[in-house]
Amino acid sequence: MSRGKPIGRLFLVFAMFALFMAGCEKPMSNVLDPQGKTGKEQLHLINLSVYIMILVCVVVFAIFFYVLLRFRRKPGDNSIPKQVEGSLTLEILWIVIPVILLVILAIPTVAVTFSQAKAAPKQQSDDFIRVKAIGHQFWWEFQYPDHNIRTAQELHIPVGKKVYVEVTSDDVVHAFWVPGLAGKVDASPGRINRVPIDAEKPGVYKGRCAELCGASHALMNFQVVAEKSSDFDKWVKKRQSPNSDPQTAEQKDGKKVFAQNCMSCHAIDGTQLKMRGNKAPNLTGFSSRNKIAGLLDNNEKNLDRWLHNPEEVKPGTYMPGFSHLDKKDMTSLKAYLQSLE
Ligand code: HEC
Ligand SMILES: [Cu+2]
Repeated sequence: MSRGKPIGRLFLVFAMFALFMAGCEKPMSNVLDPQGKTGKEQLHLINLSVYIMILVCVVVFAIFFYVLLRFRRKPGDNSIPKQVEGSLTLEILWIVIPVILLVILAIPTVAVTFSQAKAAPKQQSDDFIRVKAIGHQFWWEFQYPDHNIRTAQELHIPVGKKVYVEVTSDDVVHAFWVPGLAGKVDASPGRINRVPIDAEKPGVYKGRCAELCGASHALMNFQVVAEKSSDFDKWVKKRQSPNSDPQTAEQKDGKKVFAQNCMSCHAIDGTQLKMRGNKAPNLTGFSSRNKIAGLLDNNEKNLDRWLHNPEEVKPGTYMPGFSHLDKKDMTSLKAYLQSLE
């Protein structure tokens, strides 16, 4: 293969990079095309600072090139130009102009930052919901204090309503990031940071951990499922009174296997047995989740893979592997998990 000219090669690299970036995320997860009010406000701030920077660059370069051409050395002219040292007017100008620009930038930035960090009103209302997002190595827990729901990996929200998210962490510093809806928010242990999110359209928005937090940081994904208010209400009802009791004999066996091996970490609501482990994702309604561990499509093959060797899927996870379970126990365990709607 012939090697193109350097410029051609450089162009190729940029073209490939652009293609690569374009293929990265579905439109719903584009920072530059936010699908909610919070993201839009933040994008306006970014745009404002970019416009100011462009203005500064244009003016500075215009003056630069003008001076370059206007005052260049002419043929035959060997005289030394007038030497100037210190100019009060200039000094004032290049202090005052940046200060004005910074003030123009600062006013909306401070206003938006503080208004977005506001806590939810004390009084419950139909206009908003409250959610607590808790980062764990390497999964996300979501609590709905007003609905009394605890879930994981999938944050369900009603379209068009403001969702006040309180972000915190149970271990190290993580960051809560839903690129299609709003900017990053640090999840620090012992501290609550706030961000309101809202989605204009139903859909699934990708979520990420945006702060290096350990071996599987890059795999600490979650999803925001935005649905119509009526669908959201249905989901809430189902989560509030789930029926997690097994129907078939196989599922009954599976529940026993679960109680023996998994209950110390995991909770499943809606069974007579109180399965209330709180060190791992609450598995109530597990079969209706889109993903396993926020990563793998939720099907039997992947569930098998996860239960046998979670370490292979998420290095450093606290979930132990269960390849030692005998085949029958494993089959009934999976049957039970898949019956949880
Ligand atoms: C020592 C604690 C512990 C035990 C015991 C344990 N798990 Fe887990 N499990 C975890 C943790 C932690 C995660 C979160 C992993 C992640 O996504 O990073 C997890 C994740 C899962 C998930 C994915 C959850 C989701 O929301 O997608 C499933 C399914 C699961 N475990 C099933 C089981 C089953 C079945 C057992 C018993 C055979 C079991 N676990 C035993 C800690 C445990
Ligand atoms: Cu993290």
